[in-house]
Amino acid sequence: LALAPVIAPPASVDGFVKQFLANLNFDQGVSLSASDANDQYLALAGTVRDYLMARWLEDQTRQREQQAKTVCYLSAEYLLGKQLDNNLLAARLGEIATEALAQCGISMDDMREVEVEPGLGNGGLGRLAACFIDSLATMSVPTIGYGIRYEYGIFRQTFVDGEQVEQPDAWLQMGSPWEFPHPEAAQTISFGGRTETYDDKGVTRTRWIPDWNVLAVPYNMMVPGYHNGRVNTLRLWRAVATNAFDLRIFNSGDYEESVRAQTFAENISKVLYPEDSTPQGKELRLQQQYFFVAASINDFLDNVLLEGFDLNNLPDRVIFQLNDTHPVIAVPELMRVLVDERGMEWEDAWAITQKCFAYTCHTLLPEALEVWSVDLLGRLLPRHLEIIYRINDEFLDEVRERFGDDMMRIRNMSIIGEHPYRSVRMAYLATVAGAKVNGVAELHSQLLRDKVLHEFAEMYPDKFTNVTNGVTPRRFIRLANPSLASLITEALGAGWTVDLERLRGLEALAEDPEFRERFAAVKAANKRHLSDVLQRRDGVTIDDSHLLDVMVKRLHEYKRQTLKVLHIVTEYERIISGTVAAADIQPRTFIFGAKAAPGYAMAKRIIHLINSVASVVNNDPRVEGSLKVVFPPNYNVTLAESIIPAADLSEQISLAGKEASGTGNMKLALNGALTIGTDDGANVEIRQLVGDDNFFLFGMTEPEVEALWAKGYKPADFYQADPQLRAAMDLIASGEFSGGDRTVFEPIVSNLLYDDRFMVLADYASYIEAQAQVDLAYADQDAWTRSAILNIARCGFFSSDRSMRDYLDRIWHARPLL
Ligand code: 26Q
Repeated sequence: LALAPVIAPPASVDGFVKQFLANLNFDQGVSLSASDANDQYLALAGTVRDYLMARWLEDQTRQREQQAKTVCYLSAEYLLGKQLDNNLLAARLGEIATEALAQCGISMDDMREVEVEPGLGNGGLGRLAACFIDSLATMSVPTIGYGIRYEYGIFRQTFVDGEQVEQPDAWLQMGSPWEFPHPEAAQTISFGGRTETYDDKGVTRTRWIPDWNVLAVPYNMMVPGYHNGRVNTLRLWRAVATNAFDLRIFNSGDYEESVRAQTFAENISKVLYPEDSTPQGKELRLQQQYFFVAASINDFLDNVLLEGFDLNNLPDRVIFQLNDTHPVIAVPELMRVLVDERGMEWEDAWAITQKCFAYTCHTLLPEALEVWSVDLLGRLLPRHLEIIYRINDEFLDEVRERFGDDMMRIRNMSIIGEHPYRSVRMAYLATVAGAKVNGVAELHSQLLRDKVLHEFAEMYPDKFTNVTNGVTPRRFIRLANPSLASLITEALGAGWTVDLERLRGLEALAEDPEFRERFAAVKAANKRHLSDVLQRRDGVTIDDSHLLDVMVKRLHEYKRQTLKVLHIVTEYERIISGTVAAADIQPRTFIFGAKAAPGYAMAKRIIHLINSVASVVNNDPRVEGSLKVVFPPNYNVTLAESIIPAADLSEQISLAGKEASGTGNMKLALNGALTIGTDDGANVEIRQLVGDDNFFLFGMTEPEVEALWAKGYKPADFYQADPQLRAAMDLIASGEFSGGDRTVFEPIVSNLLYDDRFMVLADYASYIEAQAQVDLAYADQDAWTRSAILNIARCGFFSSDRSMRDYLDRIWHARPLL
């Protein structure tokens, strides 16, 4: 191997100290005595990077020389979380670095505090991408994660009088030590203009004459495998104005306009869109999508393949995995490059394209299926629109051939929709173009086949498959819950971190009273740790004698945070009305974490309601010591890492048939929380694995939901019929939680009474009954602990390592490069 001379600093405390001080002096330009915590953090990150660098460069060379099939994961979001601990762990540098810092008089905890997490995603989908690239690196699979280097990630949430106020997330402000810009590898990305045909030696060809462009500059991040010496690459693109673009306007003499043009170009990677469903068809969003996808595909073709590579063999070298429809514009882009730029025949290019893409769907909500108006798409990407039309024409010919001239079917399956305006249905394009289409949990994949995409499943039965989501045990057990990790390692050896099915070994220990006692001690310590974190962060505490009831996820009506609120209000009402004595109930602390999309008014109102209920309940001496509601602002990966290990009860209460999978449910179960949940998403599989005795099931099944809709759902009937529900709703409507003002939460109440799309009232009684079972179960602490241990023991399936094996076997047909 022709390697550049790279120096791996010696892995000793002395070596680390030397390298750290060198970085502090030469990279940060400060002496130790003059340095502040941020300087020290940047130098520390630099030192960790230095240790990983030789491996990274080696892997890049190996992957290039061996021409192994590469997984190109295309995702508009990566919700990475903090990097320092993760990279120290992967490189086995934790102890050395801690000791080295101590010798310099610096505490590692201070360094952890200084780091700002890159929040380059909204929620589940972005975090899934981060778990997947961790697992792929750990399994030595050649992978490039491609995405966008947003200058501002998901907004920072604050509460003002209980209402959400968004602040920009300036995550780059204090320096960004984990990324490497590569301006020399920039791609030029074009937009707008028109197309024309021309004669190329007797063959009519098409070319695109765009009218503006931007530079896509890659920023590489290391993705180290856990203890395997491998480092993959996450390549995020930043938009920068091109010189040519500047110059043209500049030469026209309009300096101010040229600066404005620069701002315009650089807007493309400025900010993450904070919507995660029902997105509006905003032009800038489409620019973002095409920008990162065109840069990624052309990067792979230009820079990753060896020169002279025969593109007919592309499917042997790459699979582009589409993380939802956000990168689907990659399909016509690859066609354009192959046909217009590389001179390939359409048929050959299409055969290749259909082998190079696979599509993962993450939703079941019809309003979340992405469409782009033909108008907008044609203006921004005229050549791509032509290509989409041709793909659709040929696809619809195939449909006719197969099913006859069935107008209804043609209209339903067309990639171009006509109502309410002419638009491109991105999920259909992805389904037609992809070699495989997968859902993210068994139930979800079934519903995709039977409902959302059933006509496509009929036409291409073999395309459809399932890969149930997973989460990385490195971040969400080993790092987030070090005490549990030690307990497991002591019991089972260290192998579980990369072979999570080994957790099965804990089943026997669940029967061991001493092990249960030690587990209970870990849980209590995690609650105290959470309390410390919340005290420092928000000035609130939690009591480790309380049952900790956790609902953390984006705020969405389908996820039904309002059902959780109704439960809390019911408990509160029962106490203050004297129906039950405070002393007779199981003390609970309810903890919420949730951001609402800034434009989602109902979601924001629900946040206001939760905060208002919290403030009344927490200040009422009648329930003091019995009920507490905590809603720390700005739930993110970092806070998740403190909340999840402390949880007793995991709230997974979406309406059946709405949550594609969920992944918080997996993280919580793997940290020994018991789930109260509906038969939805991956809850179904969690319950199958942990057993009915260790799971609190409630609510309608998906077919029951359908049946109730069909028969005509009247939420007010449920209100009328249930005195407990009436009492809770009436208390909210009375203004009890809004200083007597009945108007504040009226929209929530009337929505529940007269619309209730997500059938909160229909599932209320069943939920309250299940919560009573929770209280009973928690009263027997030892039995609860046994169930918690069994949850962990039986959830090894939910490692993202297993998800990656499934993708490799069923979709990618790629292999580890050992
Ligand atoms: C699309 C277009 C314009 C602007 C924004 C968006 C957009 C952004 C993010 C649409 C959707 C998302 C995110 C969706 C998401 O997180 N879905 C979740 O994915 C998880 C991983 O598969 C599942 O576990 C969850 O069930 C699913 O809700």
